[in-house]
Amino acid sequence: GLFFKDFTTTSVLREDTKAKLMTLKGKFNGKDGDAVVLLEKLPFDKETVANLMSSSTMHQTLNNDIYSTYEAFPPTNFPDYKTTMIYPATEKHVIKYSEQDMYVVRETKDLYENVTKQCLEKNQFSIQWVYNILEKKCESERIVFEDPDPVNGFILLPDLKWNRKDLDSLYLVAITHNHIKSLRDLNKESLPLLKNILKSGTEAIEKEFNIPVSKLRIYVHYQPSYYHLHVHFSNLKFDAPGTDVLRAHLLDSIIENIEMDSQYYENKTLHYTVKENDVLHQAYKDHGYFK
Ligand code: M7G
Repeated sequence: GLFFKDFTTTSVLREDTKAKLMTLKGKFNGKDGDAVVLLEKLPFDKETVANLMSSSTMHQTLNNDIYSTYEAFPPTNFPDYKTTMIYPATEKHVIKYSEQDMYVVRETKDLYENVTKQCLEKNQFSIQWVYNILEKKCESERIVFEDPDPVNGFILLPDLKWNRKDLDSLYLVAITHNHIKSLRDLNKESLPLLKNILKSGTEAIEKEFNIPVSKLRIYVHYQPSYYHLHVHFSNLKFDAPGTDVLRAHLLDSIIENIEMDSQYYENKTLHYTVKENDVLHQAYKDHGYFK
């Protein structure tokens, strides 16, 4: 097993004081290979916040007239932060979690065929975790909804980013049984699948968490990190990463676009960002795109 006490930080990859998170690169004593660790402070829990204050040790740090500030030391049974560990981490993971300059790519149909596709065939994150979910080898006890149909079915379950407690930051992901790579591969044959995800996914969330469709953001990433089709469902109240115009495509709009034109995503010019050190950035650079 891995023990955090054996972890040594080699560098800080990214720091966000507003989101209260930090990503680190490091090593485990006696183990080869890098690890990437994400640390994120947990939000306050409405139910336990009063209890948290009354049982914390408080050190006063300022006292002026009616104003005072404190450093709070919570009791040991209160979780303080959430950690995500990736080990062994590839260079691609290190890049994904590093602070870096970004560039916009305007991917035409031709650039997709000649640059993106070839690059992605060679350099991708492993999607073993996706297969583990589809084959019920991991996370099966967390499944919120499943339609087992191999063509139009999917599994809906909590995203890695969600602590599964705080409904305001609810974040689920629908993973398709069908092996479709990305938005680019969607056409009218995918419509029953997409409509099924939209309808059954939102119904399941309403039933399980009492959150209506009008409070959900339902979208697909392009480019995704993992090339096995999945749909993100996040609470509107949660400022989820990757919801800007250069990454998120609303599922409802995707369905409508394909209904108007089956080849819409085959032909459409799509914009997205690439990180400076990412292989896709390098591929576009080599192609002369950034001149
Ligand atoms: P993406 O658009 O391919 O990449 O989405 P992103 O991570 O850059 O957004 C993949 C989604 O799957 C993300 O929202 C991840 O947080 C989530 N995810 C990734 N992994 C490795 C896991 C996992 O092992 N389990 C679960 N439940 N979700 C994951």
